[in-house]
Amino acid sequence: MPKATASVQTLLDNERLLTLLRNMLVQRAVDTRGFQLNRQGKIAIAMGSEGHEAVQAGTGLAFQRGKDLLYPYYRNTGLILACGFPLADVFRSQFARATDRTGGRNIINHITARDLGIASLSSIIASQCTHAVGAAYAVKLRKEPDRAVFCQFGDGATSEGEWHEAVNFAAVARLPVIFLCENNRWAISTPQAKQMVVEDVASRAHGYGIPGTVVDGFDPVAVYEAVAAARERAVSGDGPTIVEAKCYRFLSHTTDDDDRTYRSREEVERQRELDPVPRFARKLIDAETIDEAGVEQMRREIATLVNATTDEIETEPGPSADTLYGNVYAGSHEPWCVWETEAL
Ligand SMILES: Cc1ncc(C[n+]2csc(CCOP(=O)(O)OP(=O)(O)O)c2C)c(N)n1
Ligand SMILES: [Mg+2]
Repeated sequence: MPKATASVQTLLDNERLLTLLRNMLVQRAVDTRGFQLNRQGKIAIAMGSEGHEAVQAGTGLAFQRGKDLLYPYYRNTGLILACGFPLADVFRSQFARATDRTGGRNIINHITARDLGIASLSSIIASQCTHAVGAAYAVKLRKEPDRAVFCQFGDGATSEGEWHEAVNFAAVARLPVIFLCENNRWAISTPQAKQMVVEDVASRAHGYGIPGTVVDGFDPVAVYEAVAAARERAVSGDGPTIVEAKCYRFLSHTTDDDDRTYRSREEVERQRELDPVPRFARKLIDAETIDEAGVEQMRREIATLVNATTDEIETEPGPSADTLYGNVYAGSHEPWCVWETEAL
């Protein structure tokens, strides 16, 4: 396989560098479409991940499909796509269609894909961390070779007791898990400085006796290398690592949030100058991995695909009313019906 040209300092071949770029462009296109669909009144809410593209493309490249397990959080659209989740299913979730993997009955972006090793997620911040550690414990007890568990979360999640319990247990039991903090500096309206007094989430790793790495979350190659190294540690039996990818949330927390009420436009614009998507495209153009026309063609193909997919999913039916109480309890247990009967 061809090696990367010298000016992109990595051992990644051109094919994988272009995969990173493509994933980043897809993530950006899906975000843009989600916000548009919400403004058109077609979907209830959108959760953008602009600014997280490099983190998620890099992490997705390190994820070994068919082996690893992913415990994502709600801002991981790009990552789940990079791990093989179908684009159409992202929009089935956004449109809450009956064809959605949760029958159109879960909050947007709360996807599930057992076949791909992607666990269901809860909105309860940091709850996925204890789930991920439980899965990693099972991997270790069953002596499953070459399988790591990827646990994703934001900076705000590290204030939860559950996060600390998860990291401590994983450290004590030397579990094959990678804790990946997508530090976008904000937890809705709470800035990092009001969340913690340390500069780096990764520095907390020392308190648990495990390694912590800080990486430029606007550089997909740096993220890939840090996560791949953490994965290597995990599958070698050396235990967990905290990888902290410094990025930024360019958009509001969700379409229901107005970030102008708590942060300045100047701050957002300053961060925009570091936008990882054009920055990485430029890097690959300078290295002659792709040319301007190639990037433009990729961008157009992705826009066409995203538009065609949303047009198609929009025509699919929503869930019928009689599925409203389905999948709440296992089997046919319907406590509300018992209550109604008793009331009668
Ligand atoms: C236990 C809990 N507390 C509060 C919330 C409300 N909440 C939803 S998202 C969020 C911010 C989380 O920020 P962070 O972990 O930094 O992730 P980001 O959204 O910035 O990617 C909060 C406080 C929640 N869902 N669960
Ligand atoms: Mg955050």
